[in-house]
Amino acid sequence: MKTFSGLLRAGSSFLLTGHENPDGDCVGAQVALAQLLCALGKTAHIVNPDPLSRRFEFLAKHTDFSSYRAGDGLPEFDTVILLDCSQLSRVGALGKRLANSGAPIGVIDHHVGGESGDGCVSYVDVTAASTGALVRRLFRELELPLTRDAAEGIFLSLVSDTGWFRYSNADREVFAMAGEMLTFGVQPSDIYDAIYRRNHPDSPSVLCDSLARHRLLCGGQLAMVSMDKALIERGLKADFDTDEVLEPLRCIEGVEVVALLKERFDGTVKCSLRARGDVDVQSIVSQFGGGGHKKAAGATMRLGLAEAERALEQAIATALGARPAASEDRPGP
Ligand SMILES: [Mn+2]
Repeated sequence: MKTFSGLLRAGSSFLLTGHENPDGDCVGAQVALAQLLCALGKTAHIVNPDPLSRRFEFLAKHTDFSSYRAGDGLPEFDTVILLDCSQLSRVGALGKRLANSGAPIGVIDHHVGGESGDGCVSYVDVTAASTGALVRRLFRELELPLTRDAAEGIFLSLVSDTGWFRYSNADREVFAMAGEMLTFGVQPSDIYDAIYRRNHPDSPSVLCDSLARHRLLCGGQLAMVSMDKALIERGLKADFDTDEVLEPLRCIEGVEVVALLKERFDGTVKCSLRARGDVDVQSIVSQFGGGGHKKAAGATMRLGLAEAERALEQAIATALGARPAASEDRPGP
């Protein structure tokens, strides 16, 4: 199997999946790919390691999503497509099941290292803003017409991974593609409302208490927040999107890196890093076995919360110190 389109043409029933806690890019790209496969006369089932977030329920009006728990049955499939990640180890119990199935695995991804993941064929471009943008390119390569539902998925993928066009990956392709999706009837304000304006009444207090725990370190260049199990539990009850904690901290003048640490119930700590400027957070988390992009990356750390904080602070301090010519015009803490 040499080409990705060859893999799509060879299979007849596809299982589409992605990483745990699938985000808007992952599920949006899955919707679009399911539409593409349907246009090719194939069957496609989306099965993720976790249920569809309430924020993305609007997609379920036109697309079926299911989630897998160990021991569950799976729909029939002869080909697996992994979206927005490249390793079955990120797909939970379902990943193990798929590895044992012997079915060929295709990868569509835009993360660093995607080419060397578990795919027998990969469609990877680390410069692409989102995985959904790659699915849009596949429609063009296969000369298939877009549908409104596919356009909705692609639009969601673009806004999810560019922070609604605020991040530096919001390039000309992103704006052109987003505009094109509107011609298929996508309504950006409806999508925004569906995702962000249905918060639980307790979500402001979880946000407030999370932000109150932030610390400025490394001379004001690092903002760090730790959510311990108790706060995580309140967040889960309120369906709180922990990414909301990142933005106000990223907006503090002088902050170059934001680190969010979440204590998990299995004793590990999940860290998410976001960078402003030229700090490469992907290389920082790679020291802890994580991955992602230069400006947004994460890792699961097998450490206690306090140890994880110290280890990260040290790694980030080193990265900040190692940058060429630390600017003198940066405001102090
Ligand atoms: Mn993505």
